[in-house]
Amino acid sequence: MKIISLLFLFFFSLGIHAQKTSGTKLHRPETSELTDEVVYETGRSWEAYKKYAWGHDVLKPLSRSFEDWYAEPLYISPIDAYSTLKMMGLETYASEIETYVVDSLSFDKDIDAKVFEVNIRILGGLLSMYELNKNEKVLEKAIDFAERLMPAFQTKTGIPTYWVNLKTGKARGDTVNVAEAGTYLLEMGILSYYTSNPKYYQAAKRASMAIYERRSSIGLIGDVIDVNTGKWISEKSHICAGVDSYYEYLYKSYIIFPDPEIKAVWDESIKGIQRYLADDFENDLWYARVNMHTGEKLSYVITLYDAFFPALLALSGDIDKAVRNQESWDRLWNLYGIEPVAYDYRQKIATYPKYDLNPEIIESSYYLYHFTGDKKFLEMAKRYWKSIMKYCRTDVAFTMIDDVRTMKQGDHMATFFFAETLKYFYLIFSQDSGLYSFDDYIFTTEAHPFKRSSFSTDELHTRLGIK
Ligand code: DMJ
Repeated sequence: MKIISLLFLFFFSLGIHAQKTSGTKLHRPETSELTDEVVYETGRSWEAYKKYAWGHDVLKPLSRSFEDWYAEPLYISPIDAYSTLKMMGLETYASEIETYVVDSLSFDKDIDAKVFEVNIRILGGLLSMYELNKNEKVLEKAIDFAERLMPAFQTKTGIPTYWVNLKTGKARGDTVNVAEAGTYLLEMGILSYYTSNPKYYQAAKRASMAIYERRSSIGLIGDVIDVNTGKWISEKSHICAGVDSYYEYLYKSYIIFPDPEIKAVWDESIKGIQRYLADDFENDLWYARVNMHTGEKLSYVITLYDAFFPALLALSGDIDKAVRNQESWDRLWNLYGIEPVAYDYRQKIATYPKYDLNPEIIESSYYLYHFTGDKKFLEMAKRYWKSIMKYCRTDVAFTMIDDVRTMKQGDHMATFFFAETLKYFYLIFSQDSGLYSFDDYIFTTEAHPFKRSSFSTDELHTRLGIK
């Protein structure tokens, strides 16, 4: 049995090696051992997806089976995984996905898809696939998919509905959170650029502006809104899950499409966040939930998704707060050995103890290692990798943790594990090799990479309709 396993490992490693060298277009210098380990583990997990879940949305690593988000599969894992496999030089895997997308994938399905979730995964994934391989047929798929999302934006406010039927275009779901309302500027802006058709960016911008225009007199927004009346359904203001990527897209989209109106929204928004949400508590810097009209603190429950914020603070130039916030996240990670989805930092209890293989804390350590050069951020990422290897690794891939207090494994490998978590580990561990230069890229909220130089400043205004 042992000999068989060793033989398998030997031939599997040969397979990975062949993947990295056959048909590789990207320059791939020598990397550190940890980088190789990440590539190996990605290849191993990808083989498991192909073996047990090919054609479906998600791999269930414990039962070695699969699940789909809807009645029919949308091929979400492969589309989300493509840019990571490609960046790692796993060319054969990447081209298998490209071939499937071009030859066999159809979005003409009678299913109601969640507009936000499929925008960041499917549209973002297809656009980065095009960015990386310049296959016009992939762009056609991206346009086809975006066109199927567009009816969702036909509301009184311009904020998209929660669902849209991919076949009929019938939109439904009047109540959305702010992330679902305003995380479109990057994907839609990039599509406008590629097609020279401003309508996508303009729809995304109208939705984000509709949120901002409904801010309170102290400059804060709520977190849940009615897409037709524009009335706030929930008036809690925060940067946590359900709002997070709205802020992320204001700043990141401004970096590649210098739209002054969007920059003004970011500048005003971050002032309110720092003034009312920032909470110095004991040694930590956290961002609390407050009433949007009064600024009164309402809750000290944070979610692991909020760990995207140090990255955003660092990118926007506030290194001090980024470092302090990241150090707080790091202490929380160390408390359990892996971070829980939700945690009350004043009561010091995990209010939702699961871990879904999320990337944010790793993403922020990558940004901070780049901006500060301080090795402690690299060491953080090494610790996170070690924990994930220890607690989430299975015989075939990686899986979620049902409860970080007991480390009991659940049976689910989220699509963003391929798109984001593995990619950010790879990027931080290979950072010193200069393989990918941080400053050359912008990453969507699902970590799909786009070269900043792909967007010519001379062209942007016309193609996106920026005044
Ligand atoms: C990802 O799907 C995206 O980053 C999204 O914006 C929120 N977080 C998840 C992963 O945790």
